Amino acid sequence: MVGFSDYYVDLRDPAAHQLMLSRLDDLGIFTFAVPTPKARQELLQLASKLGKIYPHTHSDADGVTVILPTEEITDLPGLLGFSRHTLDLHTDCTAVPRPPDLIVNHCAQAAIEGGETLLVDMKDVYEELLHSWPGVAQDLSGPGSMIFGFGKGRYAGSVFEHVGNNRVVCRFRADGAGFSDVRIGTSMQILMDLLGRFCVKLKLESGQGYVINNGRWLHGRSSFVGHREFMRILVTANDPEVPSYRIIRGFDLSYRASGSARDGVRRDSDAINLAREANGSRAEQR
Ligand SMILES: O=C(O)CCC(=O)C(=O)O
Ligand SMILES: [Fe+2]
Repeated sequence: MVGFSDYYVDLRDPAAHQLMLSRLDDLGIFTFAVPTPKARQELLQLASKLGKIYPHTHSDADGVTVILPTEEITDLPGLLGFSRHTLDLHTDCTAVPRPPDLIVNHCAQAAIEGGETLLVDMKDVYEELLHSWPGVAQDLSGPGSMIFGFGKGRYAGSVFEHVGNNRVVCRFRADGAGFSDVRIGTSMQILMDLLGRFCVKLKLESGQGYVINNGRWLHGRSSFVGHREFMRILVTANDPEVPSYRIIRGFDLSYRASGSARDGVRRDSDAINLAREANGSRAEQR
């Protein structure tokens, strides 16, 4: 099982910036540590090196959202983060057409019990689907097969979106702000099972953090007791006008062009052809 140290980048390393970018390109994630007292400034610096800070309804003016449990009842989908409840695996900002590319999440104070970070690399999930459930991969890529958001802002999209150049961007939440078309119910169930199988748990200590590609990794956290404090900064990291902000959206499937992905698709179309043939021969019999 991979852990914090597998993805770690030492921010004091002279080559840290290069390392962060290559980790994000290859893995879509890196972990880091910043001591809590000066963390806010350092996180803002880190985020600014990667892209443009993306303001959020819940963030302060500098773009930092402080995530701690409030005493109010916050079981609304968008507010569950500010409670002690489990926060199921999700993409941030699913209801906008173009969610931020990166999430910087820093554990300012770890919970005494619980509050583990949950992560899933959707590239692995997608590859597993292509290999074993190609029809499910197709269902989950159907434009408009999911509606994200509640209240005013809504976005009709899909769990996997093919954005050209062999890249796929994921977008997911399965709470009261993510609704799937009933026709893909079985495929959603298979996806949920895979999310359980591919989920990585990290127990971040105070001062530790992670950066993920929001179009590749889902994140969440387990429930906790007592106090726990996180800081989050969202980042737009793909801007043709700023060449240094060059994180490419989502994940790459190009290396599969001659591999099992094709096999998977072939198997799927074979299945469709077989079904057609069966229907045809039945029609002939009538
Ligand atoms: O509390 C955490 O670890 C993550 C919170 C989060 O993902 C959110 O509020 O969107
Ligand atoms: Fe989140």
